[in-house]
Amino acid sequence: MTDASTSVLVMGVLNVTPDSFFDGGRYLDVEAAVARGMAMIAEGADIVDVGGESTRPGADPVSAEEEARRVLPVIAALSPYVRVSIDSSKEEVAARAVEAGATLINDVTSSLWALAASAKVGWVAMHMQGSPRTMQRGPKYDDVVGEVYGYLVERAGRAIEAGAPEVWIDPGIGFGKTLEHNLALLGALDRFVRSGYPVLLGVSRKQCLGTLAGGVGPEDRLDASVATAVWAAAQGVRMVRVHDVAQTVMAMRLMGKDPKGEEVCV
Ligand code: HH2
Repeated sequence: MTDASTSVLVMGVLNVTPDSFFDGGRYLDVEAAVARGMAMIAEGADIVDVGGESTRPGADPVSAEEEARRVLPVIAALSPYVRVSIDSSKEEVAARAVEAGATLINDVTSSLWALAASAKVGWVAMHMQGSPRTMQRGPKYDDVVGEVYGYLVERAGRAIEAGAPEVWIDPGIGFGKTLEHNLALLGALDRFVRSGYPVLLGVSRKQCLGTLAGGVGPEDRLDASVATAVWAAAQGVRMVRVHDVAQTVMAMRLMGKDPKGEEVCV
């Protein structure tokens, strides 16, 4: 089996929203969402990340009640079969998601460490400059890598101090960052890895890949997404958050990094 200390988990993205930038509107119905989740399990997902509010640039916020209504039945249906994370930064939604079976809080605002500590579940600290509504209006850093790194290590430290049992860090590609900022962070993944915290990367089908590929839309960003997951895995990232589970699992398996697979090429 693959060495567990170097394997890479594949987190499948499941957005139960009308407006997510890639899968918005496809899984709004509980049945469709659960079917997609089960398909991702069959494709080899290690974790399914369920979200009920888009965080794409310019997205409108959703009430906690509506967000919970979207995600809770999907989490309850999938959690007996796979590890489920809740992609939310609302304490009420995250707490109810944990009751429904989620064991990882994926928090793009890095604010819910106390809940993760008290509920004894995992927590992802992600970096974002500003809020989704305004974050792409002229983001600025003096030293993007240093600032994002410092922020994440500080947040992760608070979570550990509070008693969180499992803490991930994520540089937050596309969250208040220009193409240059994103490229600088992707080029410095090894620095985040050396922090000692396991690193999660979410770059799947994002705008920066479309720009690099000559201005193509989300539908045409699969190759670049898988290529970037391979780069991240080679740098020591321990989890990739992706829309395309089957292709990413295959890539990790070829690298000898699928925790469920035999080494194939290395
Ligand atoms: N990206 C998105 C959402 N959640 N969580 C983490 N930890 N890291 C990410 O990079 C990340 C995330 C945005 O992608 P998606 O969920 O596909 O789109 P939307 O926000 O439009 O629902």
